[in-house]
Amino acid sequence: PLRCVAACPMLPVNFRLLLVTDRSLVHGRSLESALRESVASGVQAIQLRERDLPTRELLSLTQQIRAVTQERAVPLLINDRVDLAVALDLGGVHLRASSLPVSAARRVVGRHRLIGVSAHSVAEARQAGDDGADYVILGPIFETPSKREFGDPLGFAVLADACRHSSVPVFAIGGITRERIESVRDAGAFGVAMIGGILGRADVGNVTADMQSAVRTAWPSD
Ligand code: TZP
Repeated sequence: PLRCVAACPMLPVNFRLLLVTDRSLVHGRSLESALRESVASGVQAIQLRERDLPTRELLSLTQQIRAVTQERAVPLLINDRVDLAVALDLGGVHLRASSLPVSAARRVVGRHRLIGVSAHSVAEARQAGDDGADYVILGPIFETPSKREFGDPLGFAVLADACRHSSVPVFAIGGITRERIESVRDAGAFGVAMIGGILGRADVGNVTADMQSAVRTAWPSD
């Protein structure tokens, strides 16, 4: 496990490689099986982002995934669902613009769970830190196949600016590949978040191990 790398007394963000899920990208098997492989190969944290599922189905899927992450003490966060984060005793919740604001979510999840926030600009990244989020995911930094849904790429300059102005760790998302990890670190990113770079691949285990080793090289002092 990584040591505390973020400013305390907030709950430390002790991961650099965050896998965000999209089960529609997983082919020929279940999301659970793909995540089991990724966890076994060293993924450091998972954000469950299966926004189309009705509550009961999401509950049941989250329980299955929690069993997988618990085995290796990998933090599991859930997109938007503050209620499920508490009901299933997850590691945290990831908020989007339409979610509860950070202050309200904090009252529900407490200080012992992480709150992440999606940001798409320098101003949003700064605001999230000011609001009391534990970390920010900023993107899309690069072109991504899911481009239309997520907007135009922000690029390095915005990433660097957001990292300078945010008081909390910033994860880069959107088109992140192994080759791009060092450059986003150089721009000031605390870590990387990705979907397709891992879940869109048949060899989820190998590609996770590869990303994990790139992350270790990029942040050797962890
Ligand atoms: N937010 C901004 S881009 C994005 C999200 C959730 C998707 C990133 O997906 P990928 O496949 O890692 O480029």
